[in-house]
Amino acid sequence: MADHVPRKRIRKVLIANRGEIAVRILRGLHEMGIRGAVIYSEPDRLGLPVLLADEAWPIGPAPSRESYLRGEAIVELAVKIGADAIHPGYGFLSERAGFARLCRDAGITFIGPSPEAIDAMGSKVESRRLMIAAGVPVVPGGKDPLPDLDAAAAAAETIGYPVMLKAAAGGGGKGMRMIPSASELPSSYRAARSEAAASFGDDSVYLEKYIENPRHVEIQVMGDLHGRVVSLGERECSLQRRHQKVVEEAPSSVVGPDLRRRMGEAAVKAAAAVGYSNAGTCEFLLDRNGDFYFLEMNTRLQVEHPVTELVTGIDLVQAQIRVAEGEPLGPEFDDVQPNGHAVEVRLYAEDPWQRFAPSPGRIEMLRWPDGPGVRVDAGVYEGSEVSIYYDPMLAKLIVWAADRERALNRLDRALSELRVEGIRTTVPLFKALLADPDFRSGNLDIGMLDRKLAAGELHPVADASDSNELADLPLIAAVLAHHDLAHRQTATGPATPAASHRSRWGTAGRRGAVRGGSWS
Ligand code: MV4
Repeated sequence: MADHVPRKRIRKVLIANRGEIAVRILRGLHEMGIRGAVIYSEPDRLGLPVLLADEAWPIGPAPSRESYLRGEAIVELAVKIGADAIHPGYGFLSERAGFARLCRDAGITFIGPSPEAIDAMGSKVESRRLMIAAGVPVVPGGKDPLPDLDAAAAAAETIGYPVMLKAAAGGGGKGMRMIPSASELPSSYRAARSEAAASFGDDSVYLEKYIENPRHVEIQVMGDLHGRVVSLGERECSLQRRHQKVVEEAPSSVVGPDLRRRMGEAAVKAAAAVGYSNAGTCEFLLDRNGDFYFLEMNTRLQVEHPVTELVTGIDLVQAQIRVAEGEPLGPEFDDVQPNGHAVEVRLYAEDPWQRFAPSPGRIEMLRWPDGPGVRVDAGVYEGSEVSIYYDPMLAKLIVWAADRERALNRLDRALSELRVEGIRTTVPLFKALLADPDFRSGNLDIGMLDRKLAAGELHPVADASDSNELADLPLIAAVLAHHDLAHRQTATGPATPAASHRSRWGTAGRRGAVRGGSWS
């Protein structure tokens, strides 16, 4: 095929992000022999990305607006330091078409889709219109903004209650309202419009059929600059708390080869309709009948991308770099099928038993799990300060095994190895979920976690790793035994050759005692 996509070798990338995703991108770059530069705000000056990067540049004070969201300053910096490309990660500037345009105008490769594709998918009403035209299944409903209450009432009757009111400019559930019957429409319509105006500066709303207790299943796609888009399969993301994903898996236990192919084809059609390139994700609602509906497309690399990497063997960050350079997708992207099962949990600095209250502070002690099938994508290390300025996600723990049952057992094992002290984390919630029969059986829907939390169905699980005293018992026993042995040896003979070891055991024992708080 004769096309004219310029190949532009990327030798240095500026990462316009922080935390675990900045680290993840650095790792991808370093394995390709590409230099990675990072920006950092004042509280992030000692962050893990700064420690691992080839270059680190200060970008401003803590507030994102004055640091990680300074699009023009970031593009100027990229030009100044001779970076060929910018990787935006997720959040911050990643889905701002204006930023992608600034990059383009400055001759910097934006590692992501074109500004036109970001724009097309950015407006929910506009993307819905495009998807309908392209033959992608969307939730039944009117595709046009509703000018007044009469229009809303007529539309609701046509669709049939229950219906869902959504903000045209919205996303993430803001300004969204379920309306069970006609009597509730007037108040909800008015409330939704003013909420939409306040949140998005645009009060247009539209109506859809309300899908009851669906799953949230999303398809990872990858497109190159030569017009080829492929599906890399689904992720099951139904376990959410207030629109915040908590656990993600690949594959979904309810998606078989036929549904996977059909959802993949729909996602590819959606992406192709906007001329999509690079990594992207099509979100679908999957109902009890196995019908699926396109919700929106996330035009970025997502937090949960590792579960897809583990079941496909494809490094998504490296694929992003390659396609941004103008490389066509290679044969490894032909008919990708999942192998085994991967599960990711997001570790937040929040107390799950105190209504997820933020728990900032210094990580006094940290021991990551390891061993077969365990991956940790972390943005922190022992001694890190967790500030209140940014998303409180510390790390992602991802496991892979041959099947779901084994993956969950492995996750349980890994969580038991994990120790975090100094701050509270969501680890106990995952332990509780692993003990929950509905989660274990894979019987999930988007409301399940909120329902279980509200009903108090998830309880703290008694586990050695929850209690410093219990977790330290083997260590304490070992210290005592060694101490005893050392005393006997010094009493009966020459100094033991293990003197240096003895002092380290002593240090470990004292540290354990300080942590436990019950020894002095
Ligand atoms: C829906 C829905 C049910 N029916 N639309 C929430 C965020 C936004 N992206 C779309 N959302 C939903 N739209 C209809 N017609 C239920 C949700 C929804 C949801 C969707 C995906 C993941 C989690 C969710 C949690 C609550 C509600």
